[in-house]
Amino acid sequence: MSDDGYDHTEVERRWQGAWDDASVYRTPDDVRDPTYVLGMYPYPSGELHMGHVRNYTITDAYARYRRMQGDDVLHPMGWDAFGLPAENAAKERDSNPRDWTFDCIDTMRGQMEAMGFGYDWEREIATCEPEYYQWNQWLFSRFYEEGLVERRDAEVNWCPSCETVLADEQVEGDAELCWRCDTPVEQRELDQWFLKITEYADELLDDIDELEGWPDSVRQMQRNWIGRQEGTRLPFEISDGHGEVEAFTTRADTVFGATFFALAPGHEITQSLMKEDDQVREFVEHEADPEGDEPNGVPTDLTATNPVTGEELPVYVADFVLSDVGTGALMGVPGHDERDHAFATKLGIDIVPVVAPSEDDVPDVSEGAYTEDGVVVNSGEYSGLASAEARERITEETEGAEFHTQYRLRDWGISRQRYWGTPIPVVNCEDCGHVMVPDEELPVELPEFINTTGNPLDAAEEWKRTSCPDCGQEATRETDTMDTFVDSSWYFLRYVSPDFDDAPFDTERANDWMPVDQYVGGIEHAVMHLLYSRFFTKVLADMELVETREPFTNLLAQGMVQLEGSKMSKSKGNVVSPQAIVEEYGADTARLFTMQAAQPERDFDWDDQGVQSARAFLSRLYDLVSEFDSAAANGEHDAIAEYVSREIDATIATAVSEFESLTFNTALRETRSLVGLLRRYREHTAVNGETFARGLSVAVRLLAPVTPHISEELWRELGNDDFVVDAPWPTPESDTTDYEKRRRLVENTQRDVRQILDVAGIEDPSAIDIVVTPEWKYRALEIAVESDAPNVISEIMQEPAIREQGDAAASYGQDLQAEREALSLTLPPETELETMRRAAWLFAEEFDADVRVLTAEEAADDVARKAEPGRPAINID
Ligand code: ANZ
Ligand code: ZN
Repeated sequence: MSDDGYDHTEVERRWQGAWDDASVYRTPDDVRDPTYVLGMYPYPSGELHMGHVRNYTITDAYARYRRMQGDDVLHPMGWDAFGLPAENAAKERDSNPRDWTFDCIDTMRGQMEAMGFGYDWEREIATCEPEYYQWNQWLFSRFYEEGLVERRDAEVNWCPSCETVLADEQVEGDAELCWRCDTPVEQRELDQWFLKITEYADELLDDIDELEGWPDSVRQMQRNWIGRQEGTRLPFEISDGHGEVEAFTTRADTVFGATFFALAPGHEITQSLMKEDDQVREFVEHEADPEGDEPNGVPTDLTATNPVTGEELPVYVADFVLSDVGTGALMGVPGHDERDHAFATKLGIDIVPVVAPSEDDVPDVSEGAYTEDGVVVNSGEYSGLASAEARERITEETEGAEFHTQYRLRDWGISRQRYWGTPIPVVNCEDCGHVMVPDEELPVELPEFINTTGNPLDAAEEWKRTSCPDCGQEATRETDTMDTFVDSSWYFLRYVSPDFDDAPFDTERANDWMPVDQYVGGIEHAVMHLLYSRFFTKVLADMELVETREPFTNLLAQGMVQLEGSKMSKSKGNVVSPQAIVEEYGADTARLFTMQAAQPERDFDWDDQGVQSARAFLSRLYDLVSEFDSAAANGEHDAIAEYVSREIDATIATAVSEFESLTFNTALRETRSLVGLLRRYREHTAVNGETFARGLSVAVRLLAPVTPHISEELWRELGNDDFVVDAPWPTPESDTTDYEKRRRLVENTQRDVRQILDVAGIEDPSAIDIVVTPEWKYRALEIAVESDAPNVISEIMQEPAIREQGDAAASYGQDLQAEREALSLTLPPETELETMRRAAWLFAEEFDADVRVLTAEEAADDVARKAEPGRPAINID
């Protein structure tokens, strides 16, 4: 507990209660100016960690800011409540995933409330509730109707001892052992359900260009994940009656350089070779290592005929050929591809150059591949063509070859053989095959959890037994559940109408709120979650259930909270618990520290001192406001008050632009310095009550999005009787267009004074004169900035007021000419004078001297001579 005067526990509880009683965070249904602010919903693991605190403080601060700006804001929270950890925890505790999950949710909701996050809890969702997951099932049926669902073979992890499929997370270590019984896990082909996201590959890729509110890195990751490649499929005839195998290549121009042909370990020809060829079997079963750094492979007895040259190429089985990429077979061109080069070098295969920078500059490819495009050489009738042209002609002129666009993106396998997920709404009938469960029978609810080795749904005999919706005969339920990424692919739509029971969401409401204006979450979701959500949104748009084709307009990927340079994690034991911080320092301190520590995208290190300084700031602010007695504040509205007033306006203006770009750290720095200025003002003189009160009121409101509790408390202290949550965002009273220049002028002059004192070794100045520029220099600068004449001196000298300055004018004109490129217009002399007069007290305070701000005419000539626009002359005695 901090022992300053501010009792955060009491204050935070009280305002949380008051907000709750007044339902201040309830979202209106009829919206005029809708803004949807969303943080990625958490997995209810049991406790809020610092990553959550950061993520949700960002959205909360932004949502509060937009509310104060007058928008209708939707800022909901829910739970990504399905998933394996709940199943494991249930097993360990001999309870069930549902109870465990809801316990965790209750704890975390309590912790979120303690953080003061302003959610509309009436819109809370939990994906493990039948009211939610029935819509996963409903959507699955719609996707099925649209031809976007497919059932096909896929490789799964299989434990031969437990006789069960394992999720990737259940396969442990490099040795790939079953988590339960340590038996080596095998790969098996099993029928699985897929969503055909590849049908949307082109649109998903093309629309990335329009996501201007997303970080470039995320956009690039999505592009890479989709991985569109334009190329050619070339047909190779394989010996021994294996028929024709197509190979995908992006470099058909290199076909004359193909010196081998390679098959993936999973290719069907490889599979059939394994039956007779021990070496191939040994390789596939034990040696192949697709993730390894080096390419490995073995020769076979087969050859492949190059469709362009007719040459017979040796066929290898190689692990760098991926089964699910292209056709699972490739032509090897070691002269022009790095991996092929490494492979050929290792196995002693010929390497020949067929592309060159120019015809008489054929590269030496013995030590490394030449991977650029160029001119085709050693390539028969195609020799002399540019690569691009050669690719076209070779594709067009080769029998059986065709242009082909290939994607790295695969269809989305959503089948999971576990309990705690959405049951796939399918009945398996011997006669009718796979039959969708009719909408009226949804949801297919999960049965009671059975603690067993395999998939608990398989063990739920009674649940499994059902009748076929088509023919009525006995049938069994599908026991696969859906990948939990299905749940999160549309949850943002459920919030718009969480109780809607005709469809997953009310289209009208969705069109009011969607797309999400600001989405915030971890970079770990940069690919899958965001891509799946985009996919769902596009499908839903095609079904006319929502208008927008993109779900998230602006995306912020927040950085990590680290401890001593590494990510906080339970397993490393380097976590700082938010609860402990909230208890000791208060939620506002935790929020303030995380927001001011760094720009939201950046990683930052947890820092106890930073936390303490945040806390100390809040308690100073508390004192400043509590001690303010408006009746006694009878200072005049003098130049100092005017200066403070301008600074208040300047702070508002900066805060607005920083809040708009979510750079809370900068907004907070400005606000803290305003509070500092108000304290100095109070110390310096009898404050002007109106100015000071406005300063406090502004500071409290600028802080309210980040530190809502103390702001609420102080807002009342300042005599308001509404909630600061609902208070209007402050607006500047004066024109703030040139405030940056004013500030810079004051700061630069302060710096100049310090420097002079330093250089001249003056410790205790008694008087400081600050002399602003004479009018004619400013006029000369104006002419120089506006002029496009090659030499400005003569133009300047045409002005009589300047010309009459004689030598001084000529020499200043030369200076201006020399700095032509760097010139910009400063404040006019009268504004400089006004600004410096208002700021004079700061100089008096800092240097403890008499300060005069003078016009050039008022000052002694030798001092005034040095004054320039934007750079007052300084004389110190
Ligand atoms: C011949 C060739 C010559 C290729 C050359 C490249 C350069 P990148 O490399 O990312 O552009 N490929 C085709 N199927 C494959 C599979 N199943 N597994 C692994 N690699 C496969 O991707 C395109 C290239 O990947 C293709 O073009 C093919 O090698 C290889 F100088 O064909 B190329
Ligand atoms: Zn049937």
